[in-house]
Amino acid sequence: MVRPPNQNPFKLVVIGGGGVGKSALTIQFIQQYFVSDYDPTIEDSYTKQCFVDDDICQLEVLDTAGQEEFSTMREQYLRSGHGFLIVFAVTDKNSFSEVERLHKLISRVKDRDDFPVILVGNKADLESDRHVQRDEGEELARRLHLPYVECSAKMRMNVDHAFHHLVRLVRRYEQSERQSIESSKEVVVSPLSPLRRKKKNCRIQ
Ligand SMILES: Nc1nc2c(ncn2[C@@H]2O[C@H](COP(=O)(O)OP(=O)(O)OP(=O)(O)O)[C@@H](O)[C@H]2O)c(=O)[nH]1
Ligand SMILES: [Mg+2]
Repeated sequence: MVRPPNQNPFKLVVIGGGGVGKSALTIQFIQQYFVSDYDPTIEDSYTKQCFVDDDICQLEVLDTAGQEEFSTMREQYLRSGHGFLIVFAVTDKNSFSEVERLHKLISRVKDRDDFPVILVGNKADLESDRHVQRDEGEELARRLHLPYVECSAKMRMNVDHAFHHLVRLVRRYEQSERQSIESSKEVVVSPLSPLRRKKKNCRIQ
């Protein structure tokens, strides 16, 4: 699915385990404040217009449920998303163990493993409670061929950077999709060209 350029919004989907800070990151990005209470999400959608590399873009950010009992809409948003942030908390080893399964789900639904996805290690301000080291995050990201960003929704650290980086990946991905569609058209057209030339030659004679 290729989004027409400068039209429809970029649909960015935030997924990950329960309580890792998906809502806190999303709200910090969209509304610039930190939510300190924990209120498990069912599903929330936000829109924002912003500049990424001097180009304006319309974003639709979907904040999803981490808790399994609320995750009924998963198939739907996996299908419609243009890019994904897979979030875990550096304080929560279980949320880190979830990452690979979520990445596989995206690859399965999109039927390809180079879809725009970013791995986010959140709660990086809680250094003394850290249970996932930075190099473990980097290692997993390398293995899955994903960029890795450590964030703190609380300190507003790297929050814009993560979302903007994902927009860049979506743009790059869509550009290469458009190019491969264009070149496949050329392949279809080229066998006809000699025929066309022949006909034209006939008429001239
Ligand atoms: N110290 C710190 N706390 C955070 C950070 N991000 C989120 N939290 C806290 O962690 C708790 C859970 O955050 P949420 O954003 O609600 O987590 P979630 O991933 O949306 O959870 P679900 O909606 O259940 O999937 C809240 O109390 C947040 O204030 C962070 O970067 N640093
Ligand atoms: Mg939430």
